[in-house]
Amino acid sequence: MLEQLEQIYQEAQVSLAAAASSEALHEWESRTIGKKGAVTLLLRSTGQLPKEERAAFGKRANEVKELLDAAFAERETQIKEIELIRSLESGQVDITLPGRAHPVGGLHPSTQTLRELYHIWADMGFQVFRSRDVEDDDTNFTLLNIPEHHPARDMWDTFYTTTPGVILRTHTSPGQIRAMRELGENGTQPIRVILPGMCYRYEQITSRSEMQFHQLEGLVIGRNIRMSDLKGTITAFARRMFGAKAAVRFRASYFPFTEPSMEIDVECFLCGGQGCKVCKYAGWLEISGAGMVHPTVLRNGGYDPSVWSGFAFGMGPERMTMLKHRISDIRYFWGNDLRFLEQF
Ligand code: FA5
Repeated sequence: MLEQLEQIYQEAQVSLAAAASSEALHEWESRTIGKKGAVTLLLRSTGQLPKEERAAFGKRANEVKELLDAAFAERETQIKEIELIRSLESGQVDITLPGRAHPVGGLHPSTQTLRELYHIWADMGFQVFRSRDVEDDDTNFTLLNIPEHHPARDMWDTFYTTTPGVILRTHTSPGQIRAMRELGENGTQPIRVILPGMCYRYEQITSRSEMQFHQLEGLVIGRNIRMSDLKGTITAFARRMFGAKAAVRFRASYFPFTEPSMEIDVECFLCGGQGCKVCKYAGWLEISGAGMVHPTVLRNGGYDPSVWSGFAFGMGPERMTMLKHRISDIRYFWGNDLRFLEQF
């Protein structure tokens, strides 16, 4: 049997070198090292040999099998190359055809705006403070100077959970309390942070209002922080975001957690204040709510309002993106329609 094995080995080497196509190669494989190939069958019949010959034969047969396996793999690579060259030469593959583009994902337009905002605020020394999406009623309202049954609660229609007192935050302002308590070291340290995140409101969805949207809150606490600091900071921001000549206007408004409170408009950068469809012919576009932090809120955050003061603002990244790209309907943002998303 050993002789037979050596003979098969010799012949297999010669016929492998002669195999010149994939078909011939696979025919060789099944004839030699395949399940019913000559080498495999010989290996299986080792048991028929006298006991003392089995070990030597088995060793050699395994060696031959390994050598032929390796030779087969090498020949297969050679033949694949030869066949590719042949098919290129015969013109079956047009190598001048452009390659197939692989689709690549992109950043969501809201993410792009948020990153632009982070960049601008970081340049002005603001750090990101991450607050929570699931809030308690106290932090979302009461500690922000909106006691239970206060009519101002109607400004924010709320999603309640089945756990009493646990809600989805309706705005990023509760993060003000958390930032003051976590970073303020019992009202002894100044703060300069932005608080980006998702907000949820049990609201009628319209082309301008979603029930889930981002806000970017800003909070500055220090000694001698004044309204002029708020105005200067927001104006510097608007010029970075909307162009060096952007004019900014501060309109008196009301929020329970700021006093005085205001809404901030930029001159419509599409029509230069002349009036157009986007600004509804007002010449101005609203970008943010803002104000000086209310003394009660400062106290709830651990600060003494006779020593410390601060300002806060809350802007809507989706509304800004809509203005920038003239998007007519906020529902496109979460519709997951690639025809929309691929435009950014
Ligand atoms: C507030 O939520 C205040 N917390 C903002 C604030 C912070 C004022 C700090 C003073 C100091 P308002 O409800 O106006 O305010 O929302 C702020 C911004 O969030 C809006 O200007 C708008 O851009 C965005 N926004 C509000 N509701 C929606 C909505 N349903 N869909 C999309 N964006 C919204």
